[in-house]
Amino acid sequence: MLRGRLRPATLLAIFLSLVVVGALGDGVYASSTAPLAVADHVVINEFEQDPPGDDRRGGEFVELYNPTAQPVDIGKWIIYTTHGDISSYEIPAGTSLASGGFWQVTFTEQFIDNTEDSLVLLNAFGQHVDETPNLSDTNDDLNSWQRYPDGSENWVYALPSTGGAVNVPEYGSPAILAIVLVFTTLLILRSKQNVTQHRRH
Ligand SMILES: [Ca+2]
Ligand SMILES: [Ca+2]
Ligand SMILES: [Ca+2]
Repeated sequence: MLRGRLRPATLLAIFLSLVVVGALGDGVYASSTAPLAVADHVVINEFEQDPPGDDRRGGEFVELYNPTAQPVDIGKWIIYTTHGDISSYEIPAGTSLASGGFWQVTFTEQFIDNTEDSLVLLNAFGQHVDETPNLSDTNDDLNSWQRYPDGSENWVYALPSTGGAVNVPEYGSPAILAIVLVFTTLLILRSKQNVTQHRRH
């Protein structure tokens, strides 16, 4: 009897899981569901160009990520912007970025334009290492532009900003979310069933 009653619940859970997975596929992985390649060099991994409040008072930040298997000396590397008021920042000498590590600089004044700005990363020899697309954020919010997964070519405008840490953990794995949804649905339906049985007794 229990199995018979759960059959519609199972179907419902599977259906909802497929909906969730489909939605995540559209929203997080952009146009491709294939695994996204991760860069083989240090990248600009996240940036916040319009944090809450007056940007001239600080709060904007840029995050670098080292997806390689080796630590990288990023001392005297340059980050600069390309739109409107051009800003430039030199990373302090002696700064090392561990394999798989994140590094963040938070600016004390306006650095990045809020509309159509991009960031370029040069190494200590002035060689081009990485750059971002032209992106905008005029929402004065905690969302930032982030590569997801870290080091990939897929940029998402996501909450929360995670300067210095792995990007967009709130999305999690679609497969894990689907499993959680299945169990949650089954638990809800089963508890309703138990209530019904209890009333009958
Ligand atoms: Ca702002
Ligand atoms: Ca923002
Ligand atoms: Ca981050």
